[in-house]
Amino acid sequence: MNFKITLTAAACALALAACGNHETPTDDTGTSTAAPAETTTEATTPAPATTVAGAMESTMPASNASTGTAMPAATAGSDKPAAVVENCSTQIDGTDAMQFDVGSIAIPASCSKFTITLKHTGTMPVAAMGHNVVIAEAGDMAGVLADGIGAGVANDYVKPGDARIVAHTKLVGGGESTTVSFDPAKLKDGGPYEFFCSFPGHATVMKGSISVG
Ligand SMILES: [Cu+2]
Repeated sequence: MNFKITLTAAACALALAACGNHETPTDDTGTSTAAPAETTTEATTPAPATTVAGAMESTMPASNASTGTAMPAATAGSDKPAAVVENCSTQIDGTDAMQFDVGSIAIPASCSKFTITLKHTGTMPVAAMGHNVVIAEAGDMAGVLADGIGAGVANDYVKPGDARIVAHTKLVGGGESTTVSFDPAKLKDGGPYEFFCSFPGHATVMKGSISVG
């Protein structure tokens, strides 16, 4: 009897001690290691993720807004004002935003010579945002442009001796101006005629109509 009680008591004491010893360390280590692990992962990973997303969100609407405002102006070449003509001459401004400031040029029938001054009002270099004014029949535009690209920047993106071209200025960069004069009688046959920039890609927006009368 006595032997049995002491055995069970010892077993219980061992079991309790064993349970007690095992429970306390695991609880302590479990909570102590889990708590810092959770706070560090939550503090480090989600925080940069939200700031990166926030930064992207703040830049995305800005770029969308800028292209959104640029596109209507770019496609609205015909909505631009007519060039102001005085003394058989006019000035066209070209910008760093790949735009001409006028959408049409009307040459008075009385002019025996007409002069166009192209002013690049931007600051970008000619290699990046060069502009010129090329005049040709609308139907010849695509061919003139394709040959102009082949001629390269050294030829102002104009094929030398291109008979389809009525007149053209040289290619200018930011802050530069250039002038070309021509006989308006050249515009009286055929047509309609267009003025455009032959820098690769620019003529899709940098173009307008030019006519006599
Ligand atoms: Cu241009």
